[in-house]
Amino acid sequence: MKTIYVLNGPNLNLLGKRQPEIYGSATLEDVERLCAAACDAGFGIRLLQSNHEGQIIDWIHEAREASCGIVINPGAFTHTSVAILDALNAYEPPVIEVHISQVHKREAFRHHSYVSLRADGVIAGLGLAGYVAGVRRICQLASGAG
Ligand code: CA2
Repeated sequence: MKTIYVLNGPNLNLLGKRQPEIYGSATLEDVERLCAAACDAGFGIRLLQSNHEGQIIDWIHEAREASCGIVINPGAFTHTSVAILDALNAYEPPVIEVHISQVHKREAFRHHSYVSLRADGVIAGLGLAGYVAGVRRICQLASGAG
């Protein structure tokens, strides 16, 4: 079984519990279910969420040996974290960056992403469908399709 890491940054544990006008009413458990269902045969997901930058970096290191790709919504660390970028730069398989909201329609500080300097694909504004598209793309790339 090939494993896709689906990593989520700070405050995403609140998904479905606060600010539904921006992030919708579905929860992280719904994300997990949708991502698992989106996998091709022979693939599975490991969905993780942390409010701590170092924990996310440790999971990216773990993923180097344990995964065929990463789908990551780094939350606010997207816009601040050179350390997460460095960890992803030391990770070889494909990386897809996902944002639930359309960050480019929001405040200027959300328009820049350190993670985009490494990501093989970037999805914003599709809601939870962005995670599904990310998982589909990793399955495709990990199966050798371009
Ligand atoms: O649109 C996204 O997915 C973001 O990565 C979400 C981050 C934000 O800082 C980025 O600019 C864009 C914030 C995640 C907070 O998630 C919440 C979910 C529900 C309620 C409150 C926060």
